[in-house]
Order: sequence, then C-alpha cells, then structure tokens
Amino acid sequence: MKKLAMVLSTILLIAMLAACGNSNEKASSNGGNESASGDAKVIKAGIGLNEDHPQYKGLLKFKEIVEEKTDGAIKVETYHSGQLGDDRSMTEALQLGTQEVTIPSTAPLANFVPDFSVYDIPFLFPNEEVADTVLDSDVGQDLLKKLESQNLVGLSYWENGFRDLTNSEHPVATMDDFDGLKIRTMENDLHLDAFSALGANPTPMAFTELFTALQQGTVDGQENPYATIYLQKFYEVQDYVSNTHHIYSPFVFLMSKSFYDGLSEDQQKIVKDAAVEAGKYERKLNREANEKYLQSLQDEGMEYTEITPEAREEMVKAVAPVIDEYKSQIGEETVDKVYKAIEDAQK
Ligand code: TK8
Repeated sequence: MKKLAMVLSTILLIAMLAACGNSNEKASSNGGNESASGDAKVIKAGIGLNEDHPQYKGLLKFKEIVEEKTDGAIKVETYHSGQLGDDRSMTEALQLGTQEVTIPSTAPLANFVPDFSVYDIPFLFPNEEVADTVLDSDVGQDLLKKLESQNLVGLSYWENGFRDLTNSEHPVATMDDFDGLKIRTMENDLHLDAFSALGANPTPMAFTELFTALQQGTVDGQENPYATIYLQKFYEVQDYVSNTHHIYSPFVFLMSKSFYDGLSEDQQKIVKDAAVEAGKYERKLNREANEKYLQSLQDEGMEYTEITPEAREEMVKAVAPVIDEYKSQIGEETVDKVYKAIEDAQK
C-alpha cells in the first residue's frame, strides 16, 4: 500500500514539473519562432472589401506565406467585408494595438499622415506601370516610413486602382453632367474639394455605409474601380458608369507598430517580404479583374459612357486650382518628389 502511494506521488510530481516546464517555454518564445509547440502569435487582419475581391485573395496569400515561413509561430486570422470596421476605425485599432493588420486606401490614411494625399491628386498617374515604379521607389518607400510617427508600419503598396464614376441619375460624359450630383467620396478633403470643383455635391462616407446609402438614395453616385463596383454588386443600385479614371488609388498594407516591434528580426523580415510578395500577386489579380469587369457591369445592365480626351481635359483644368491649394497642406517637398518620380518613370 505504502509502495503504491509512493509510485502515485512520484507520477504526480513528474506531471507537475512538466506543466511548469511548458509555461517557461511560452514566455521565452515571445519574439522568436523557436518554439514549435508554444502559443502562436496571432495577426487579426481586417479589410473593407468582400471575400471575392482581389484584395482578400492577396490577404489569403499573405496568410499562406507567413504561416508557412514561420512554421505556424505566427497565425493570420482574416476578416473581410468590414467585419472589423472601416478603413479609419481599423487603422485606429492598429494604433491601439487591438488589431494587427489592415489595408486601407491612401485617401482615409491621409487623415493620419497628410503626405499620403499626394497619391489622391486627381489625374496624377498616367497608368498602373508608372504608379508601380513610383510607389516601389525610394520616394514611395520614404512615405511609408512617415507612418511610424503614428504607431503604424507601412509594409508595402497594394492596388485599389483607377477610380471611375457611377450614378443612378443620368449618363456623365462632360463636366456639366456632374452638376448637383450627390456623390459619395472617401473621407478625404482633397477628394471633397475636387468633386465640388467639378460641380458635384460630395459627401464623405465610410465604405461600409456606401451600399445602403446608394440603395436608399442618400447619395446618387460614387466612384471606385470596376472590380469593386462589380464585386460589391453596386450595379444593383447604380445605372450609369463613366471611365473618368480621375484618381489612381493605392492601398497601403499596414501593421500595428507595437505588434511589429514585438516580432524577432527574422519574423519582421518574413512579414515584410510576405506583404511585398502578396502585394505583387494582388496587383496582378486586380488588373485582370478591372480589365474583365467593365463588360460584366454592362452585362448587368449598366449604361457605359466613354469620356472623350477633350472632356477629360476640361475636368483636369477644373481641379487644377484645388491641387495648387493642397500642395502646401500635403507638403511641397513630397509633391515635388512624386511629380519628379512620375516624370523619371516615363523616360
Ligand atoms: C474599402 C475601401 C474602398 C475604397 C473606398 O475598405 O472607400 O471607396 O475604394 O476600397 O478602401
């Protein structure tokens, strides 16, 4: 009997020692991915667009690369369709450290770092290739570094794309057709003032509220790339689409700085490289989608209007004073650098 008690207490002692060993391992694995069995670090990654959009496909690619390269020491949970909030509220959540990743458009991001409005200057980029060259150059990368002052880390640029106007009132072929149209814009003053200069009646609104606002007629129209207009089913609540191509919108792959600083150097390199690689993948998918979906919008019954070069030139002239006004707000140095980079990219 005594012997049996002895054996049982020895087994108990060994089990307790093992449990104690585990918790030490947990504590030590913070910052490194050396502990295969330790608790994984979790990245909660949220976006505003739905699961069919190339942005979400890119995010799944990011997840795949990070989980593979860290042997599961970092896990990525993905949330689409504004489940975690809109571009602004999710960016604030990254600053607070309650969320780890989001991929906003540069327009709302300018509320955190005004320099980012440089990318939202109307008619800035002539095409996607020039945009890639400038965004991936030192000029683009230097702008990302400015985010750190806001407790954010910009890891790479993804693509939203050239924005085109839709509405439910009438075809828009010239500037006169903007007259009085209630247009939803992203939350960015430059966008608001540019649409006012075109004669429209703009309203800033989070993307998560847009479909309902179109459905209820709170606004007459909105502007986004064809892929977003199609995949978010805006054709159900909009009748007219014009290729205004008035702004090229980049996305910025953002990470919470407090989370990023808590990673080991290896892990920081893995998430950075993954954000760049998944970004290239997303850009490719997005271009194919934007190419494809203009026809799909017409197949769904939307009326398409081609903007003539003369009509576009009239719009360019109308917004020029607004751009001049914003140069100082954005930062002359930043604006000059980006214009120079665009020029160089076309040589
Ligand atoms: C989605 C937004 C969207 C943007 C907008 O979160 O707000 O219209 O174009 O893509 O970032």
